[in-house]
This record gives sequence, structure tokens and C-alpha cells, in this order.
Amino acid sequence: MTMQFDRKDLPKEELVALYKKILLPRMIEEKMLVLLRQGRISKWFSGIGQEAIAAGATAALQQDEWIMPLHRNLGVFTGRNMPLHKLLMQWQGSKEGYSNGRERSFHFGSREHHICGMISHLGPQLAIADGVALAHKLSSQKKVSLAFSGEGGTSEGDFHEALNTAAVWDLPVIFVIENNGYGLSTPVNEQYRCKHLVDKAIGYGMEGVQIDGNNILTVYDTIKGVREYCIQYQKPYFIECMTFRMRGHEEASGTKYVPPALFEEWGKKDPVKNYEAWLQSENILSPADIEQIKSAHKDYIESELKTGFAAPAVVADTEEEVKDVYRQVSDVRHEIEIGSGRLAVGSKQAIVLDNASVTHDSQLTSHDKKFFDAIKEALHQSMQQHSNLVLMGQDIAEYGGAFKITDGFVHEFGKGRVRNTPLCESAIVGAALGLSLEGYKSVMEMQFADFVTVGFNQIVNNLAKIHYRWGQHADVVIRMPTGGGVGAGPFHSQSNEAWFVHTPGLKVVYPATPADAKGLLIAAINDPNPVMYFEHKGLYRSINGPVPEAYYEIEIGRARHVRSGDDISIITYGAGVHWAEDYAAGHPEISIDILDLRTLLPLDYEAIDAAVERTGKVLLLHEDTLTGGIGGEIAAWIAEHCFERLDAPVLRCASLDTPIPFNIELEKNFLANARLDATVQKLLNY
Ligand SMILES: Cc1ncc(C[n+]2csc(CCOP(=O)(O)OP(=O)(O)O)c2C)c(N)n1
Repeated sequence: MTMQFDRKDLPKEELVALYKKILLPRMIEEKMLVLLRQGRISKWFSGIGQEAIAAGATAALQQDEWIMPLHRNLGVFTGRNMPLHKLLMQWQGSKEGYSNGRERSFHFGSREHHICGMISHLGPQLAIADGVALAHKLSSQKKVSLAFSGEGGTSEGDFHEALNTAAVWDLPVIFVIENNGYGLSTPVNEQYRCKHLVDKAIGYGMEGVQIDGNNILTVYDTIKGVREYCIQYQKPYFIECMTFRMRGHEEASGTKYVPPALFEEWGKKDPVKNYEAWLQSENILSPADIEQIKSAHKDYIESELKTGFAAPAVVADTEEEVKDVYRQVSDVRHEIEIGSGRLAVGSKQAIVLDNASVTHDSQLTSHDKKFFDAIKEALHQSMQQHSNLVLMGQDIAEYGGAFKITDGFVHEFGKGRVRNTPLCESAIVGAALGLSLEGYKSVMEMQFADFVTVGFNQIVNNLAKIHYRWGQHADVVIRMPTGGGVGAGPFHSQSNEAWFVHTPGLKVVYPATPADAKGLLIAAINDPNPVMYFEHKGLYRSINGPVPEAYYEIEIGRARHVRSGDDISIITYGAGVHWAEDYAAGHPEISIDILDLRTLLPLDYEAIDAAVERTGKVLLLHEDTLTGGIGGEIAAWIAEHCFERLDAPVLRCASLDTPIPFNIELEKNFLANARLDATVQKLLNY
């Protein structure tokens, strides 16, 4: 026998249970390879040779501890007792799978099984484990989360961010690296230069160990011990499992680049055959016992596959497809009413105000407030309302944030809920999603909206798509201090809202007044979907207005009719609202109608339609650059739906299609406002 096994004090039943757990994924895979050859399934990522890791790790955790598995971890799914017929339906893209036919292979999760599956991108799953562990820590639960990475995935920036954050925040996360020699065709010597990947642990300030990943007893025993360590000491742990990928990256891609001697060497270390031989040599299982187990597995596989292949063909239902992009807000309200969410219980519901009541409701006590203070008040009231709300961002605790919005919060709400983060936007967005898995809400402050580029993948691929993919919501708000006019140059002034408007699954809000800033932020925090909250830096201290004292929401998706006019309608948002109002005030001879969109995704088409109806001449004004800005989208919609009621072409007034220049004169020229008068005159004179 090539491998040595140490049973420690494991009873026979446990040893046999582990055998069944490692054998099942192997037998399923062997069957899948046959089905692939028969053309009955289309693609397969094989984990043959690596089963001890997924099977051992899953067995070592409690059933309600989250695992973030990858494409070779069938043993995680079978280890959590997911029925094979449903797994097959998932792989075949049937509606009865785990993702309504919307996701492929292992790219799905299941709350019931505490599995948060990968997206195709390697790396972002690691920080989600951080967020889950943070939730455990904040609620003093004695639990760990466990995330897998291949050795190739360790080269991604997300790997570094997730490990560093887990170390700095003392999070009980187990990072399991499956070092199987190749990342697609790339061997380890073209992947990294350190001698062993586990050597990286010391750089992060965490404990680590390299183990034989083909020995299920080693994997099981190590992870059991590491789990206890993580819980007791509230720290992460790094485990490098040495193993080998016995088949191609996926079945169609072959293995020509792998020297045959390696297959021979690692073939001798087969994790299933060796464990089986050891069980026999120790008289724990007889050949007849083994035959019986195999035969039971075979019967199970055959009958489950029969059920799985009988799944009906998918019939697309457009309404359902579109609806499932978002978690319905009403579902969450219901949850609050019946108090079913473990943590998602707000102490009271916010009142929902319409446009008129903010300024005219005599029942409401209002005070004049700066835009900045309105945001602060929304956050403050939300922190009081939701004991499960966590704020995260660079320098937001003692320092109060780059703009001082959260100044004083840490003293009132503590370091647990007002969290300074390391410089790692991607990991923090990922952690926010992890918090959401465990019923927490979070608001992340981007120090400047510009820096969202380094957290982009997590936002547009994880947060935005997860509800549609497998019904998990992402209860996250990202605050985006945005906009120019402050002489801050190309990387502290951008308007990047259009990137997110193009991403189904996100909501995008962009207030222009203090009352809206407060009400929309409260609404965003109460909304279970990911919301990008754009706050214009130039408005922080320059704009005042009445703000009700109450805890209230402005409904997301509703525009505000700012003023009525007969000549032209200006449809705008953010700083554009103030440009338009100033322009109208300076030109009393023109009767200008102004619509403040307030929400860019979803758009208030009813209000847009009404604005067209009022004047028949529409000007779309935004600070964002022209090409690909949201003005183009609205113009197209108006052309499609309101053509007969137009008296002129829809005009756009936007910033120049250049980066934002630093010099204040150049910046003034860049901004849309510089061309507002000319555009208004052109429209009037059409
Ligand atoms: C961000 C990203 N870049 C590239 C890919 C394409 N890709 C899929 S798997 C893979 C190799 C991964 O190697 P490793 O992390 O070692 O895992 P293994 O496949 O060996 O289990 C690559 C390059 C990807 N999925 N994600």
C-alpha cells in the first residue's frame, strides 16, 4: 500500500461512513464520464483523484456551516446529502435543479444546505466566507465557514484580499487550497514562485499547514482540529492540500501537457483505492462489505439518474425571468411583520413619504439640513432601527470617513458594527454578501465612487446576479461619493452610475435634495436587494433643505416633479437638478418643467411619459459623459413610446466624452452645465 492511514480514535462506523462519502462522488463521476461519451450530458469538470478533500472537509464541518465550493467539489454537494436526481437536473439546466435552469454545473448555492456556490470567476467566493464568519463572530456563534481555492486561484487579487481581511478581522474562516499541480494547462512553476503555498500563511499572520490531500483521514482529522482552533481562538487558518488532477481541466480539453509519469506516480496515491485497501487490511471492511456498499451506491445512482433524466423540458416564462432578478420588497416587509427572519427584524417600519408630504405635511416636524447631514441622519436612524446593520469602509470608524459622514458612530454603535476596512474594495463587497447570507444588512462606503472599479466584479457578478441565479438575496447598500465640480481630477470625480444601470439585479439611486438623500438611503437599507447609492460630493455642504425628523423612506423607483412648465421638460438627476433649477430661475422668460429622476434603476417611465406630455420638448441633462450615459437610454425609450407627442427631437446635454480634467477651467468646460444654455436654446428654437 502506498499510503499510510492513522485512524486515531475513530470508531469503525465513522471510518465506514467516510468510505461511503469518498466513494459516492467517485462512482457518480465514473458514471458521468460514460454519459458524456454517450452524449447525454454536455460538459464535466472532473475531481477524480481529489475526492478526499471535498469529502473529508464536508464531513469535518457541521451541516449548518457554510461552504464555498468550486468546480471539482462534487463531494461537498453529496456530503451535504443533496439528492443526485436534483443535482443532475441542475447540471442539465432543468427547472427542477437548484437554479431554475439559469446556471450551469456547480455554479449555484442552496441556503438549505449552507452551500454558496462559485461564479465562474475564480477568487470572489473567498471573501464571501469572510462575511459569513464575520456574522458568526458578531452574533457569537461557535461556527466556521470554509472556502476552497485551487492553486491557480491563489494568484488572483481576490485571494490576497480575502485572506488579509480574515486575518486583520480575526475571522474564523478555513481556507482550503487544493494544489493539484495544474491550473488548466499552467503548471505550478508558472503560477507562483514561493516553495509551498502554505508559506504564504505567515505573510498574512495566520497559521497554516500543508497536508496530504489524498488521505481522507488526514483531511478529516486536520479540518476537525482546525475548526476547533478557529472557533476557540477566533482566527482564520490556511490549509494547503497536496493532490493531483487525474483528468483534463474539463473533459474536452485533454491532458497532453501533463507528463505521463505524473499520472503513474499519483495513480498510486488514488485516494479512494488506498483508503479502501487500508479498510480491508485493518479488517474494518471485508471484500463482501465493499461490494455491498458499491452495489447500494450503484442502485442509488441508477435510480436517481432515471428520475433526473425524466425532468420536463424548460418552458420559458418571461415574466418570471424578469421578476426573479430582484427579491420582492413586499416579501421582506412580510418577514418583518411576522418576525420570521432570525436577525432581519426591524423594530419599526419606516413611513413612506411621497413628494408632497416631505415639504407640505403639517404632521411632520422638519428641519433645514445640509445634504451631508441628511445622509448622516439616515445612517444613524437605520443603525438604531436595525441591530443587524453593519457599516464598513476605509477610515469610517474613529476617523469618521473621508467626508466625516460616520463621525461619532463608532462611539455609539461600537467597532463591531462600524468597521474600518483594510484597502480592499473587492473583499469588502464580498464580505457584505457573506453577511447577507447570515441575515445581516450592510452599508459599505466607497471612499470615492471612482474606487468602485476595484470592487466591480463582486458587485456586477456576485451581488447583482445571485438572486436570479439561486434565489439568495444580497442585502447590501454601497455608498458612492461621486461627481465633479470640485477640482479633484480624473480619479476623484467620475460619474460612473451608467455602468451599474446596465446591470440587471442592482438598483441605482441618486438623490438631489437633502429630504430625498435621507429617505432614499433609508429605503435602500430596507430594500433586500443590492443598491448603489450615489451621493454627489459637491452637494454635501452646498445644498440645504427641509428634512423630516421621522424615520421615513422615499420610494425607490419614483421620480420627483420639481417644477411645472410649458416650453420644455428637463429630465435630470443629481447635480443636474440644481443646474436646471438655477437655469430656470435665471431665465424667467422660459417656462421650464423639471423632472428629477431620483432612481436610475428602475426608471420611473410613467413620470418620464408625463414630462413628455407636458411640453412635447425634452432635454436630458446629466453630469455623466455623453456616450453610453443614461440620457441615451431614456431618449430611446421616449422615441419608442412617445414619438407622436414630441414637437422636437429629444436632446441630450452631458459632459464631454473625455476623462475629467483637474484644472478648474478645464473641468467647467468638461461639465454638462457649460452647454446647458446652448442646448436649451437649440430645443426652444427647433
Ligand atoms: C477570474 C478567472 N480567470 C480565468 C478563469 C478561467 N479558468 C477556469 S478554471 C481555470 C484554472 C483554475 O486552476 P486552479 O485554480 O488551480 O483550479 P483547478 O481547475 O486546478 O481545480 C481557469 C484559468 C476563471 N474561471 N476565472
